[in-house]
Amino acid sequence: MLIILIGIPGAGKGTIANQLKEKYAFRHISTGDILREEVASKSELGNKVKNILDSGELVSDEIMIDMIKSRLTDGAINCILDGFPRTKKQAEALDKIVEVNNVVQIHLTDQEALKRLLNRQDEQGKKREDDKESVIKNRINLFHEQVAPLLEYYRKRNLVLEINGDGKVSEVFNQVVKCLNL
Ligand code: B4P
Repeated sequence: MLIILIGIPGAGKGTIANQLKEKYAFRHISTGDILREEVASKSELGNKVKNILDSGELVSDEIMIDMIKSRLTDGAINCILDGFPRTKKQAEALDKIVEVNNVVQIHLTDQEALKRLLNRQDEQGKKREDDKESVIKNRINLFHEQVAPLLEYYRKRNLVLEINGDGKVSEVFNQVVKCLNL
């Protein structure tokens, strides 16, 4: 089973993916995490995308498609894609690699997402470079401009399962489990 999680920044994609990984041993592929690791290790790719990430813009489709291709060489058995695809071009490329059958859209208002991301910090209490108010707003706007049309692409094929992301993590998780019949 391949699960694609889509939602505005802060909707809780990473949080839900981690729970699915823990409870059902899914493989979790987060393009945001992979990019941040590249930046932290100062790799060639990391240096190339650092400014893009810090400004909240999207990394190019070419880079992202190559990244996913190289991670799905064995197919996508019990795999969660968190943060990919983000554009129609990425979705079209994914269709050529695997069969897409479960797209979960986590709904959250812009205001609630902004509030969550302004409060987000890692275990060491450190904030992400892209969790500054102006950058968050840019990321949310980009979602409405670029990611929302991608949902149409999947809706036409009746693949989108919609859940409400505004609730306790356990409540959101239970909705995901139910809609996917896990
Ligand atoms: P991502 O890493 O995908 O980050 P995100 O959208 O900010 O976070 P997510 O929705 O996973 O929220 P989370 O669970 O953390 O992207 C970062 C950047 O990478 C992008 O801006 C872009 O530049 C680049 N990128 C990645 N993929 C790309 C692609 N395919 N193409 C181009 N560029 C790409 O939750 C947020 C906060 O809310 C957390 O603090 C969490 O604890 C809290 N939270 C979660 N659920 C909650 C709940 N139910 N109640 C209360 N709080 C909750």
